[in-house]
Amino acid sequence: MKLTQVVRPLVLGAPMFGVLALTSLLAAQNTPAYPNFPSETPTKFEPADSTWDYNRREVMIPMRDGIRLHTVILVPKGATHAPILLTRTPYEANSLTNHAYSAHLGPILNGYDNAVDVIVEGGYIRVVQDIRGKYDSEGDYVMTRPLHGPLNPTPVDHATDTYDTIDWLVKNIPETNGKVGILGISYDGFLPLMALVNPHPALKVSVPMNPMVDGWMGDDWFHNGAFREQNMPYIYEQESSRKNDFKWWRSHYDDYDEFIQAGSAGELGRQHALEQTGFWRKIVEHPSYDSFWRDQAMDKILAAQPLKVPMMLVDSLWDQEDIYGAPAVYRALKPKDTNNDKVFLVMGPWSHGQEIHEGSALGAIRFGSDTALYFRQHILGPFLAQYLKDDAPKADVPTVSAFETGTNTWRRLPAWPAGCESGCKVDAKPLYFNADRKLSFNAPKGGDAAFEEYVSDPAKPVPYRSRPSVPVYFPGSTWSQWLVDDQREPSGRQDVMSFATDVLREPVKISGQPVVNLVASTSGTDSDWVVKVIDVYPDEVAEQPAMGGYQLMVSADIFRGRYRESLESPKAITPDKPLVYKFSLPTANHVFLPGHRIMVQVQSSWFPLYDRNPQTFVPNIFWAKPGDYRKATQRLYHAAGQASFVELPVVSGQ
Ligand code: PG9
Repeated sequence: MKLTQVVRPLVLGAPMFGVLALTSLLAAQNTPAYPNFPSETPTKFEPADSTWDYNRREVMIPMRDGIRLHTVILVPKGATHAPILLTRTPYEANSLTNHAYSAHLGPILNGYDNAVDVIVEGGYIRVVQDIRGKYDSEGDYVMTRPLHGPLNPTPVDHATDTYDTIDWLVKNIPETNGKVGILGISYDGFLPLMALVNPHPALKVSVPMNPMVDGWMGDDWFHNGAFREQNMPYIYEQESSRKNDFKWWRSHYDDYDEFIQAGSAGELGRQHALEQTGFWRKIVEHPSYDSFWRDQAMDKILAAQPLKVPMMLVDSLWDQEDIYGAPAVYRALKPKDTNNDKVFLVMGPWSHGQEIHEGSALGAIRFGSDTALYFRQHILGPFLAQYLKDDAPKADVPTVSAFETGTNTWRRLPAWPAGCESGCKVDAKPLYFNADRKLSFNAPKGGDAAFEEYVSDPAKPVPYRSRPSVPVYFPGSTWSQWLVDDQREPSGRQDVMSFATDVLREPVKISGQPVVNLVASTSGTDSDWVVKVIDVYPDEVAEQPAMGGYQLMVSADIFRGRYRESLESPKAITPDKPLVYKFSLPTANHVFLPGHRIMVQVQSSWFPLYDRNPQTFVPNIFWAKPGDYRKATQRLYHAAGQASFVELPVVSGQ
């Protein structure tokens, strides 16, 4: 019986519903409803590209273990002997190379992670690859996959994948001169560091910009042991599926409420079933600086490798995500660069990745010129050309190019920290807390009040920026500006202690990392200490009135007190005992101008960017219970013999 014979009586109006359903299904599957009416959509559409200024090729490049990585290759038409600029990414090669529907390379590249002007004007072949396990690549995903070894039992890692990719590219792109550079920002900046481990001989230069280097010390996951809770949605979306299909859900508009209702970060993760993802399980199991973190820190890994490939580390002075990484790699590698020709550093007045966008201001802070354009035109462009183009001259790029904030000047420096081109020095000078909430280069005297105190209440943590605190990459979020937010608001809180100098009569220039030496006690058994070095503008600023009295953070960080004696083995704090907390703040290159004041603010929470310290010692703060969160009285000492201070890297002799 043919299917059509079964259908006919039903059409005539004597339906038996079970038969109807079955027969229509079979008909739909086996017989075209309209046999002579084919689909208008081709099986595979091939866009016409004869008028485009580039060729787009999409290939699957095989790695040594047989896994294939999806790679987009954009070749400027007419290119011959062109160098290759490679970016490897977990953020989708297709979307990074499809920013516009355009016949021109510039518009399609215009977005995150492309220094478009440098790439297009330089005539480079642009290659963007999905890393293993993400988007259209095959294989397993592991967050910032560690090198083969104790943390990665497989024979493949980002070093081998980069090697295999470069090997394929130089053998399969006829238009290339065989020279490859790798560059990228953040996660895509961590990957150019990985490329330096057993590098392919065709890799001629690496530019890690705002790289993620050490996830515990001061980049994306923790800062000195305090967990960056607002990054949980990132882990959720990045790890829950290959193509980031699952979106973090919320129940409050304000993350302050969202995170406080959950209690601990562990509980918030549990509410989202985040333990299904491997990286979350690892984070929760490794809250301290143990070998899991130490052995994947890129500064430590690269310090043990020979220096073969020239690199330019790019650091943003107000990097809200990876402020630790680039200077840490410079510190670790520069001593090995005995010919002074492999390790270069750039520091700009930028947020995370701003160097590829507009750079004349960050939030309310103006820099007097487009500093990002300057970087691309005068530093990045010539540097890449020198190593990648067959006939390019040596670039006139100093070892360190550092923008000096305050005076708004680029400095060409022989080293970091150096202070100036020649003839000056940088000395660590203690800036002491004094009675009456004064700051001074003079130590406190005997007989003055011994301390200031405040109460830190985990039920009302200090917001890290004005509420509502929207998720970091929420539409309209100004997350990238938060490190330059005016600190006036917190300075008025009872649980934020501010110390300030008199109005400066001379400029004070700092280059390097301030070091905190807090002598402090808590009535609890654990505590966080947030220390912020601030430039207080004059009461009135004629050329920009809204800057009158502005409190600009130039260097600030958090330290989790339980790690006072050891970063690996946390210990309860003895209540009410003045103890020393010593830690470094992020790199600054700033001049406090005459008429300004220097301020230091201390507080015990920075919420909800960082999870709350319960202020009661518990084995693992991810699993602190509601009853563990208790108020504590915090004292900051400024007595002779118990002096709190911040050591500033002060430049003299200019
Ligand atoms: N800061 C982001 C990140 C880097 C590495 C790991 C996780 C997140 C980024 O912008 O890529």
